[in-house]
Amino acid sequence: MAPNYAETKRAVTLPCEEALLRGMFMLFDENGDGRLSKEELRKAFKGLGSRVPGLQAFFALFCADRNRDGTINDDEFDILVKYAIKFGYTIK
Ligand SMILES: [Ca+2]
Ligand SMILES: [Ca+2]
Repeated sequence: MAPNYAETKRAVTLPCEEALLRGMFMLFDENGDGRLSKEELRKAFKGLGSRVPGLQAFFALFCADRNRDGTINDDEFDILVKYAIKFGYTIK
């Protein structure tokens, strides 16, 4: 049976992409508190090329802000990154 290259490629590139996106989001933590506020998220999505960064930030918070404190913190970053990838945001 021929190896499934598409499957192999996805397994190799995705964790790398997640780490890059996570690092990218951290760059937008302007006040350095280790969390992303809605405004910081908006700038991050703008930086990623979103045409509706405000709306995108709203939905990202809705999906990823599990403890409902209005910011993305710690393990919520993992949800945010998966959300961003699902919507096709990548590091070009
Ligand atoms: Ca912050
Ligand atoms: Ca939170």
